[in-house]
Amino acid sequence: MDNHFPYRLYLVVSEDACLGRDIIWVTEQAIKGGVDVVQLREKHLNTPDFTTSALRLKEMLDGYNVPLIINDTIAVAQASGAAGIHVGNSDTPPSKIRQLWPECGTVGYSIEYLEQLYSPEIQHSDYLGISPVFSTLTKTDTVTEWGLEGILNIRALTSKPLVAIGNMNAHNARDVIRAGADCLAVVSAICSADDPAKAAEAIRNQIEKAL
Ligand code: TZP
Ligand code: MG
Repeated sequence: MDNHFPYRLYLVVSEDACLGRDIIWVTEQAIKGGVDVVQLREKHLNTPDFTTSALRLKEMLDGYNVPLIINDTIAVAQASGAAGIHVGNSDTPPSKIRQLWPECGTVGYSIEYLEQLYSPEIQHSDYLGISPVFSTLTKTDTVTEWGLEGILNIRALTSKPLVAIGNMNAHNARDVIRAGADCLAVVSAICSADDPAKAAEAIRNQIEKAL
C-alpha cells in the first residue's frame, strides 16, 4: 500500500501463452531482454498444478531477484512464497486479501471501470492495472477499452503506479508511457515471440526512450 512498484516491464506468463515451450525458458529469456517483474496467470490449472508451476518459476526468478506475482489465487501465492497477488474486479478484493494474508507484499488490482477509482479498494492496492488499454485476443471478456486517453484520464485521478495491459508491444510502448503509464504488462508480444529475449528487449528499449 506504499505505492511501491518500481518496475517497467511486466511479463504475464502461462503455459498456454508459451505455445508448448517451457515456461521457465521463455521467462528466463524475457528477463535477459529486460522484464523485471513476472506474473503467473494460469486459468486452466488446478491449485496443486498451479502451485507446482509457481514454485518452479519462483526458484528461477530468485536467481535474478525478479519478483513473482500470482494471478487470483491466494493459496498458490502463499504456498509458493510469491511477492504478491494480482486480482481483478470479480476476484477477492484487495481489502479482503489484506485481511486473509496480512504479510502479502504486493497487491495489484485491475481497473476495468472508471467507478473503481473512487472505491476504497484502491487504497489497499500497490498498483493499478489499466485493463485493457487496447483490445486483445488474449482476454476477450473485457468491458472497457481504455486507449491512450483512458491512461491520461486515470493518471489525472490517482498517484498509484499504473500498469498498462492489453496488446502492449514495441510499437505502442512509447505512447503508453508518455500517456502516463509506469509499466507495461505483456503476454503475447513476448510469450509467443520466436525470440522472447529480443522481443522483451525491443519493448524495454521503447519504454526507456519514453522515460
Ligand atoms: N488483462 C487485460 S488484457 C490481458 C489481461 C490479462 C491480456 C493481455 O495479453 P496481450 O497478449 O499482451 O494482449
Ligand atoms: Mg482475475
